[in-house]
Order: sequence, then structure tokens, then C-alpha cells
Amino acid sequence: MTNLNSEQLMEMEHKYGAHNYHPLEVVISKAEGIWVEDPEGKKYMDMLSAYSAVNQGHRHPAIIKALKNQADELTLTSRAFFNDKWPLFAKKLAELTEKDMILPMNTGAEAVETAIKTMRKWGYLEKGIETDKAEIIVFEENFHGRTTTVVSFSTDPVAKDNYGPFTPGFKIVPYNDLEAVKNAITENTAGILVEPIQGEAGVVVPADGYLKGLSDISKENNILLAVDEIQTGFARTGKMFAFMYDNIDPDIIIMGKALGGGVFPVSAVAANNDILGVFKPGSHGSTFGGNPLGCAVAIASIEVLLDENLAAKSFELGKYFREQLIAMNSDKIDIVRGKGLLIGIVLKESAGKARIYTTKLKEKGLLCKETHDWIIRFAPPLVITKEEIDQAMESIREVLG
Ligand code: IF1
Repeated sequence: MTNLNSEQLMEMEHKYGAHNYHPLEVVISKAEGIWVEDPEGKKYMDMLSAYSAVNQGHRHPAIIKALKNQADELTLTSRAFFNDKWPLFAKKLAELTEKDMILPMNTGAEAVETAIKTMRKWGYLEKGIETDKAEIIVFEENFHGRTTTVVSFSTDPVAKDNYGPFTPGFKIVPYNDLEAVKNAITENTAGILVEPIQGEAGVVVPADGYLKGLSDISKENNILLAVDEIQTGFARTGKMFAFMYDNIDPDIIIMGKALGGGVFPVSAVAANNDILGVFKPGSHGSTFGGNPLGCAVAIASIEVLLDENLAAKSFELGKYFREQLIAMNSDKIDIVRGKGLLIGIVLKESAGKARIYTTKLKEKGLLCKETHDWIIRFAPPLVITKEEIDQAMESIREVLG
């Protein structure tokens, strides 16, 4: 462990680290459950969960145990050979998603890229779209990662500017508008890529039935529906996957973040044989995809969600948390929205910038993040207790009440 203090560590990062983030001025050196601690020993409640990658809580014992046990056996083989953990993970995730097959990757963006390649390849090989003409429908305010193809269809100038030339083949339409999707479909449309709830846009929840509408449109027009559950998946929104609120069966499920239990980058795409069957040996892959260490961690991460019934907890405690926030009747808050423990507080223009409040909340021991200038996101680990929410509400009332 270093014996540098917070100031020294922040200065060192500022000097040697690229400034592609503007972190809140807190240094975390230890963590357990929902609690994190700085080098000076001050404790904070983590209300961001690394953007929903720590749903099971920091350093969950069962996940750490799986990591340590596997590290003592085998960590990486590449998929040039079989290994004894990837088949077990593939089976477990296929059963959880009720899909035939899994393609394992590492980061969310890689899984999104895999889904894009899957939809395009299926479009050419199965649907018969003219070569290089495949189109994928995406949505305004989307966030699907930071690769150059993915930012090609971003509508956020900060995420996109000066990264051209951009990848063609994407049609951007308004979110939560089924007519707009219908009007964008051509004979070259291969798929639709959608977030069940738009995270970075500020926890934008579409109308009930919107996903059902997208599912119906995709079936009527022989196009694939891919749901990006990287942030909304794994019990975050009160169901194992957010698409379950609309009782749909999406063609492609894209997963990441909490699949790795806050311990190791693990992402994946789930789909049936007629879709993932488009991949033949050598047509896609990655050095670490399906590595035994990540698979062992992911198996434990899924088991924790199921054993601790975290989807139901997220549903109940998310409802309770949102009710408490609304009951404040704060003159600073315009809307409280979200599902389960994915909560966005939209501030009134008159309240000023969200950063003011996230800084004040930090001083009161709550770590949360603003998205854009006027939205505060609360997404604690799903192992948070009702008592801890009540404790957090004391600080939130003082700052936002
Ligand atoms: C950052 C937020 C941003 C995601 C969805 C794919 C990815 C993400 C729905 C890519 C990643 C992270 C990335 C991080 C901040 C955070 C984020 F929405 F969660 F707040 F940026 F929008 N699909 N989201 O949310 O997954 O490659 O990062 O593993 O880039 O600043 P990744």
C-alpha cells in the first residue's frame, strides 16, 4: 500500500494521468460492501457503484474467493485451447438469459461492437441485405461505449468531436418514439440497438410498452432487436434485466459491468443459434474473451445476484428510495426518475449545476456523480440496506432538501 495522502495522489494523477476525466476530489483506497474509504480513513457511501459495475457490493466475499481460488489454478489460456471454466460460464449465462449461445468479451464497448458485427453479418448472410448496405437503428442521447464505431452514432459532441471519419450504416432516431423507428426502416435495416433505460442521458425511462413496441416492430420487419443491458442489467433496475419489464424476448442481449462483480472486466453477448451461428472460427475474437479467471468471477457474480435475491431487493429498496426523494418536495428538484436502484434526480434550472450538490454530498460522506450539468445519479450497490438509505437520506435532505 502507498503511504501517500489524498492530495499527493491527486497531484500525481494530474501530472501523469491523461485528463479524460474530471473526478470528484476524493481518493479511494479501501472498500467493502457499499462503503469506501480514503487514505486518511474517512468513509463514504458509494452511490455510483462504478456506474453500476459493483451491484454485488465492493469486494463481495464469494466473488473475491472465486478470484483468489482461480488465480491459484489458471488465469489465461486464450481460446486457441479449451479451458475448464469458459464452458461452465457459457452454460450459466445461457441459462440466465434463456438463450442458446454466448460470445464472451471483456469491456462493454467490445460487447456492443460484437453485437453490431453480429447484426450486420446476420443481415448479409441470413436476411440477404446487399453487401456493405446494412443499417442499424440507434437513438438520440445514446451511450454504448467509446470506440470510434460506437461514437460514430453518438449525439453527444463531447464524446464524438474530432474522432472522424466515422463509421457509416447507422440511423439515429428519437428515443421513446415508435413511429420514428417505423419510418427509419428500409430493406437494408439489419437491427435496432437500444438501451432499455438511457443511463448517461440521465436515467431516461421510456414509456411502458416501448420495448414491447420495438420488439413487435423488429419481428414484423425481420430485423434484430439488440438490448444494451450493460448498465441496466444484473438486477440494477429491479429485474434481472430491464427488458423484462416489457416481457419481451430480445434477439440479442448485451452485457458487461456487474457481470464481472466489480472485480474483473467481463462482458458478453447472448443470442440463439440462428444469430450467433453467423460466427465461424477466425471471424471474431479477443485475447482475454472467455478467460478462466474472468469466467470464475462471472459465475460467482451471477450466483451472488441469485442467492441474495438482489433483483427483488433492488425493486423494493429502489421504490422506497425514490419515494423518500420525492417526499422531500425539494424546490431544487424537477423530477426523480428511474427503476430499481438506478435513480436520476433532474434538478431545476434555478438550482444551479449538479456538481455543486455532488461536492456537498461528498463532504457529507455520499459519493455520487452528476451526468450532464443538471442530473445527479444515485446507483448504490444493490446490497444497500433500508437503514443505510435512511442514513443517506439525512445527508441528501441537508444538501437537496
Ligand atoms: C465512460 C455511464 C457513460 C454503458 C452502456 C456500454 C457501455 C457503457 C449502456 C460501455 C459504459 C460507462 C463508461 C464510462 C462512464 C459510464 C457511463 F452511462 F455509465 F454513466 F459513459 F455513459 N453501454 N458506461 O453505460 O462499457 O466499455 O465502459 O465497459 O466511458 O466514461 P465499457
